[in-house]
Amino acid sequence: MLQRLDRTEALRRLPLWTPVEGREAISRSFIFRTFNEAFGFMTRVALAAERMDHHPEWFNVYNRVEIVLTTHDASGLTERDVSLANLIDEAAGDRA
Ligand code: H2B
Repeated sequence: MLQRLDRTEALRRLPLWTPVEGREAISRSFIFRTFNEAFGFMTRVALAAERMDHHPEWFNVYNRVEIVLTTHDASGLTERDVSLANLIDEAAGDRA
């Protein structure tokens, strides 16, 4: 069984992420220079997410990517979300 994490504690470890209102979830938005950069980032994240069997909820328009993380199987946040968020932060480099 997946151990749920307190969201405040998870966010303390993920300073670039913010709480989603009304959901036990966290989010981060990115602006890239071009669609190619945004989609390249999404491709790297997608391949890593598939390896982890943990998948983002995300939205892309042109150079903007919005990501929401939660663990559906636990109805809240778990270490898997923190791991995926760390991986996403690394894949984004210094993008806002
Ligand atoms: N991704 C996310 N974000 N949360 C989950 O609970 C989850 C997942 N569960 N990816 C996995 C796949 C589950 O559906 C399969 C059956 O293991």
